[in-house]
Amino acid sequence: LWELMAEYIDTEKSTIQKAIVAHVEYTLARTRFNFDKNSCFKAAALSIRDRLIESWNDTQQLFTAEDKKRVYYMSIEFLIGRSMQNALINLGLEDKYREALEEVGYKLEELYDEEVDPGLGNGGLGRLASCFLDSLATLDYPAWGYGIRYDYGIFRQMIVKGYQVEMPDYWLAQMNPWEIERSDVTYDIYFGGRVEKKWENGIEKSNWIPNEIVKAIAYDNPIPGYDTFNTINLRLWKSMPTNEFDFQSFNQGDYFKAIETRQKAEYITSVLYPNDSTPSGKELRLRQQYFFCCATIQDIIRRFLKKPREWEELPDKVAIQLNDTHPAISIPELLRVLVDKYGLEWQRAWNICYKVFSYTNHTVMPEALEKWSVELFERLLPRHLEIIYLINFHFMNQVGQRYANDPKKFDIMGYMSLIEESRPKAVRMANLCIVSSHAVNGVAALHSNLLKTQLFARFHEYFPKKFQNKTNGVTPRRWIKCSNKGLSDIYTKYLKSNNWLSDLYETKNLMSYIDNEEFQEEFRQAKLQNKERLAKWVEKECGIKIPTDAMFDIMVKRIHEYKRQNLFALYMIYRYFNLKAMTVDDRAKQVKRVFMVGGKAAPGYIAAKKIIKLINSIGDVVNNDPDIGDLMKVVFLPNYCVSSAQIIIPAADLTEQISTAGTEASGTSNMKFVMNGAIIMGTMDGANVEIVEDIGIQNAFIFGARVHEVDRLRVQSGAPAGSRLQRIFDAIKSGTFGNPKELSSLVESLEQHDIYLVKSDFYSYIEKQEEADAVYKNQDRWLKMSITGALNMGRFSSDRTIHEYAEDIWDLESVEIPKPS
Ligand code: 26M
Repeated sequence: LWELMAEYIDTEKSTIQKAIVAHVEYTLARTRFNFDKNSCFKAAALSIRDRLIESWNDTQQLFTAEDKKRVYYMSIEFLIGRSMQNALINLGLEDKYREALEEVGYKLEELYDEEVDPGLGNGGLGRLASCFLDSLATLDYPAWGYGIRYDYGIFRQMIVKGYQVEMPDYWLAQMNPWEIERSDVTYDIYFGGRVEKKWENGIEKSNWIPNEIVKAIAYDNPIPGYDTFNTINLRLWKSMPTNEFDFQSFNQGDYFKAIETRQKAEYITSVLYPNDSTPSGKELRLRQQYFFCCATIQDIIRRFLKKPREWEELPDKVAIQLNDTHPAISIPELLRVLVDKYGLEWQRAWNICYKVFSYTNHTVMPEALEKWSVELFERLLPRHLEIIYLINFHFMNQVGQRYANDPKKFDIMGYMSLIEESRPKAVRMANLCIVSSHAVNGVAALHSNLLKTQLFARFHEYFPKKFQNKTNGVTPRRWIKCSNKGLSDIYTKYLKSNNWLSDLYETKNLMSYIDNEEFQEEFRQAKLQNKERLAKWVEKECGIKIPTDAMFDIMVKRIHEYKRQNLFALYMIYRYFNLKAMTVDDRAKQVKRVFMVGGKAAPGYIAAKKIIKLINSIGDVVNNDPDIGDLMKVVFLPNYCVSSAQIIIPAADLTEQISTAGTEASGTSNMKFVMNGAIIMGTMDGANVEIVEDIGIQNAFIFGARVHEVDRLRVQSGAPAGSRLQRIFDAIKSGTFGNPKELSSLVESLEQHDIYLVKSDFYSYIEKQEEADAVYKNQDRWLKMSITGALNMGRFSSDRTIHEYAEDIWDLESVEIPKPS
């Protein structure tokens, strides 16, 4: 029987075709007469899933047999993006599938576009989690991802009359061909109620008596590695009602109340919170977090206990990485399970617990740090609040001893406490994570240093060895191979192998071709084709024709004041006014530019929404001005998401990475852009610093205040704008670009507070922009800068990042899955 299976799964074209047709007929229950493109996509996806299940099973069996330590990457977001092309590339089957499908009458590339783009994340943090899974699988690490299977992902953004309009993203409307529902993997999750105390053998025992139960059910998503049989698992939890509860309500005769309770349970995993700056503080969000943590910890413990073991072995078998503080309740949950359920003594449980956890911070913005009101915590998770107080009691004792003779002792304790003594009192989730983890890391060198010297300075003084840096990376499989065929073909041709996909440092060897005209020409052509692809997309999505011989100057990321899309907008206006003031002859000598901005604003973030409106208003004026023509276009790219990023990023000539120094923890689109041959227009912030370190600062356009200058400049940030900038402010305020009633507040906040130093960076910014024009006029020089950047990005593969996590934080060994013969 097993041999028959091997035949079913070989890589012959006819085997592929048979598998697809079988799925059309038996899974989708269709015939050749209603076999349309979408059913072809589904059948093909299901046939790929069959292969993934094979390798997934082998992988999991071997993980269990080898019994090596595993890492669990816990993230409340995974911005997965589409899976089909990525899976085919990682399996090495893209060409085979293309051929097989051609004969069935479908183009593979068209099927890719049939797939929904699962947007189970907001932005950088969620996408990083997905890049990490790709690298974990590729590097053969025993790893699992854990997250939430939201019914509604990040909203779909529409632009109506220049305004952002949010539409629900019900991505499951069509079947999801990749997931495997595990109706046998379910756990009960409790909420609310009270804690009962009783004494047993002189020890006080706590028993949580909850008053709500919901069920968590697992959905598994196979994640294939590149060029390996290793296939890891992303387990996403969905909430469901349990039957136990209905009896109570039913017995009380309240049928409708029983239904209501069930619906409330289902509601927990309904929707992703579309915020990525200021925590909402909403009860449902806390429910989501605990639901996800509780199910995950039960699952991990169950796996650990499959063999008889000592609890002290837990840190030798389990590492849990917390992607920001969103999964932090796992910490008191693990302690609760160890102490209340398995009867471990507190100190013993604690010694095990902190060795298991490690925590990644993604922001230095104080307002973005999560806090939960003590009152809410107590109502929803009374036992967890007790445990947090207990952790804090022991910690405060130690801090008190350490600073016993310090006159600032109580200030220090107040600062480090897990509880903020505010009104209302609040639990500080970052403090909980730092105290309870054996490692804390930032996501770029600059950011990690700020954690040590500013945000968590007291903690760094107290736990100097805990703090580390792990500079982010992105997967070259999705961000070069899937999205940039032209560049990938060049790499494979000149390196005479595909090895660069597993070792991105290899591309550096192509620097010997930098003056080779044939190589240069191929590189230029690849970029041009990517620009043509994007131009088509823009025409279809926005109805705007853009010239492909213009410089494509692109900024795509969540809309935030600290990222300074407004600075970019001010430059567009500046450039437009300059062009207008020129003679026709002078205009003809200027570099043509297409400015493109994409990104979602959190629905409640008013200023961010106004920035979107401003950019659209600038586009309305500029794009319709007959004096300007093709010299300048301004386009807002709607609904920026992973699949549109794969079209947008490879087409950029210039990429805007212009956050105020010290505000962007790392950035990851900067890496994707440079890998694809764009040149950075940017500040010395986040990973930009390390990128220019590797590619050479002369190969980027770097401007603006450095991080050590920022504090001083903020003091003077009320200063006047300077005449050229003031003229732009006045134009916005007088209604040249959109309704001043709506948009002048954007200008006023710059005139008055300007906390992100837009005014003070403006002139150095326009100077660099002029330099970019000058270089662009020398296409030869531009191309060499672009190539040099692309070829020197080896360090920014997430493979490098994951290798460092495995070595320095997780103490993880790889397990190679033998390929079936
Ligand atoms: C918090 C509470 C309630 C609802 C949502 C949130 C929340 C969700 C996402 C808060 C922050 C979130 O993400 C922050 C984020 O994406 N940070 C980015 O992380 C990237 C990966 O490390 C970095 O490259 C970016 O610089 C950083 O901004």
